[in-house]
Amino acid sequence: MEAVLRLAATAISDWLTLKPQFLERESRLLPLKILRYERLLSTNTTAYRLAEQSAPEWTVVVADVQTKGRGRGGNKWESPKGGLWFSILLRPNLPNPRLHLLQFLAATATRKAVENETALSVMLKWPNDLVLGNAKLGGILLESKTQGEKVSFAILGIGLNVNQGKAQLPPGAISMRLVSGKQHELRALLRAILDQIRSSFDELDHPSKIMQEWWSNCIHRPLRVQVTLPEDTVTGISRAVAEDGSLIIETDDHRIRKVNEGSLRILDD
Ligand code: BT5
Repeated sequence: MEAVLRLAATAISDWLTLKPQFLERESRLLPLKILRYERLLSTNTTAYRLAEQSAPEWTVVVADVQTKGRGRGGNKWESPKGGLWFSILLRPNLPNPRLHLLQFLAATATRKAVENETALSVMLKWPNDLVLGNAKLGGILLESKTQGEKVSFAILGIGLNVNQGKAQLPPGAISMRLVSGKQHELRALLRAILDQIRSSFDELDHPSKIMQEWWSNCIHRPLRVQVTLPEDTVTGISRAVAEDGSLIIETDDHRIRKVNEGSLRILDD
């Protein structure tokens, strides 16, 4: 616990003063503890360390800048000032095979919160992207520590491009400001997203609801896509997401393929 306190003490502030009605509505969950840092390697890495040192569930780590922001499978995540980069420490009562539900729940909650706050219409792309127009607005990185089927903790990392200009974005990316023409308040966005995630948390008991809601806002529903897997490429119409989080594709020779990892590209033809 001492180590947790030491690490927490390096945060520059407890960022959010939550409105009273927000706190009243969520009495069943542990309170949020939000730690904001100016600069971290990765909020997921810091949240993971805090989790290993017994920090409580719903500890949230936010950084203005990440110098080693991470995507899936060792991908780099560009995280300059102007974006919202944060990770939530969770200790969900979920078996390992259901852990992916957190990622889909978080994507829907983030989409709704961004829409409510900014009136921008955000869509979802399998497996972990938030898109605006045809470009990548953000992504989710779910990491965990498990013992057999049991999840000790999960780190839900969310990255959103908010106020960056074109020069601060990698190819294929977009920020909220580039579309809205406005500067958005990071703190208000974070608060709205956390509020949505917490208020939809009970849905973890209803996997089909989570997956259906995700699918109804999926940008490639049902479009021709190509999914690149480590040793294979699958091309066809994306037809559905299964309860286990995999994407169901009807291939060009009318076979049904289920893919549970990979990078998806929407085909124009
Ligand atoms: C993701 O990975 O989309 C998950 C990104 C999660 C980032 C958050 S930020 C807070 C927390 N702390 C972390 O260290 N990570 C999480 P993936 O699907 O693998 O996509 C990565 C790819 O997106 C890269 O290979 C680039 O092509 C592209 N990319 C990199 N930075 C980007 C950005 N800022 N905006 C849009 N695309 C980006």
